[in-house]
Amino acid sequence: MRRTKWKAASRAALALAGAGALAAGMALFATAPASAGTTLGASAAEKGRYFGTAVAGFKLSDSAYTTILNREFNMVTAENEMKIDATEPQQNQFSYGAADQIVNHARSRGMSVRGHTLAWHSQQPGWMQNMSGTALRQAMLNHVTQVATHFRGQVVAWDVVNEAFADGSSGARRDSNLQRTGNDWIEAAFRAADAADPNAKLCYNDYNTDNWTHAKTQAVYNMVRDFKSRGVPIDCVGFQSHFNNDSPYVSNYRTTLSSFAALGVDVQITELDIQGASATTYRSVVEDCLAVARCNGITVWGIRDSDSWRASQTPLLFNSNGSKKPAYDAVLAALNNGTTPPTTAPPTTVPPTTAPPTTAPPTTAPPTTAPPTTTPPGQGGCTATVTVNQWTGGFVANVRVTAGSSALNGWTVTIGLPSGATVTNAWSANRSGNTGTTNWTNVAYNGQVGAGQSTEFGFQANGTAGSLSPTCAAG
Ligand code: G2I
Repeated sequence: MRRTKWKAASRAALALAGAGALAAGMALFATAPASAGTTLGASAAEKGRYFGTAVAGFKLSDSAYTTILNREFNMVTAENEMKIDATEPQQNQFSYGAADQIVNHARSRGMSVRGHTLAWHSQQPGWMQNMSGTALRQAMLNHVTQVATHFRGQVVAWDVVNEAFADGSSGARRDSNLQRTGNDWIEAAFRAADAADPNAKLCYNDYNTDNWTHAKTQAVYNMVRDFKSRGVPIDCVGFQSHFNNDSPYVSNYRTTLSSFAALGVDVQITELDIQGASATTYRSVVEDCLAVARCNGITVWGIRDSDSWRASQTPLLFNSNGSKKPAYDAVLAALNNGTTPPTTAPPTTVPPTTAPPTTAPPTTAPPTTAPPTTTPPGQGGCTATVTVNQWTGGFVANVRVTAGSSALNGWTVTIGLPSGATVTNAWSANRSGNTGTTNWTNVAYNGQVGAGQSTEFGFQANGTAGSLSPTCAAG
């Protein structure tokens, strides 16, 4: 049952960001320059992937923070707000305010959400820390059920179980109160999550599992293989990838990702940060993900260095003042060149490396009240504007879709291309037609746009754009 639904969800939700368009455009794309994306999210989407970040809810009032968040990322993980201590501070009293704020911020701007995390030995509320045995097992399963139910339909993937294996050479499970309820606690958590949210991707997530030769990596691998062989509903494995001098990036990382993927699960890089933020290492991580078809996307664990849990290691893509670091440029370049390097000369004018200045997304938090229900979704219409970057023989078009006076639940943009213009590549939208009249519809993650809010997609084409006049229709 789950498998069928999940396959649909995987295509619609987490295959993400124009994967269909990517597949459709792949043959043509191989002969075209690949320099289209100008933000991490758009460039990852062009490769059928996402680029996300951890978000701390209390920072959503910091406009410097939200400016970068809204511009660059298309996936969000709550850094702490969905953890057990945050969502069930007293037993059976659930608290979702902080998490809901993050989810609303993300989804109203067309970003998707990863849920983190349902069952974990750490950040347990006091009442849970003091429990054991059957009572703890039942409390854990109730927590998984309640929280996964609350966010059903709003998160595309859950870290169902986090960090359940021991460090070092033992390959054993980590000792914890949850582990002491019985070795089957992990699969029990997955089954409960599956029952509560059959469409979310269900992931096991851990750190120090990046090096293929490490005992911990092999132990998790063996668990996933066992789960797959017995039909335990696991869909994905998250590699936190907190790289530092004690736990460095190693070149067999790609082998790790591909080996897990070969078990029949998706793999995701879920908490990436790199001590010192070596541009070369960041580039390697992105290239490794792009080289593995089932690597869905990458999440960095914070935006600016000052946002990092390891701020003194300056491990992220933006300086504390919000400016892009060399690692940012390396990641963007890796996403843009990806697995399909250009075989023809690149355009003489490269696309801007910053977002188009015309209509910056709003930096204020979304309204805390629901949009009025008197105007049904879509009835306020939508508009589309286009920014063209033309070079001799080709162009990139970035199209901004803006909802009218009510939220959009899906959109279609129609663009008439002049004779001689042929689309070779597209991202963040599904396409029909690549010459003449072309129609573009939302992908799963950017169909819901709040009233007055915007989302973007883009395409690359041979020929001359002339003046394009896109039209937009809701639904
Ligand atoms: O430790 C890094 C990450 C390892 N993998 C799982 C992640 O969930 C984990 O994230 C970190 C957060 O980045 C920190 O922000 O998890 C820490 C707790 O295990 C978080 O730290 C906590 C502090 O311990 C609390 O004192 C503080 O109240 O952050 C809380 C909110 O700022």
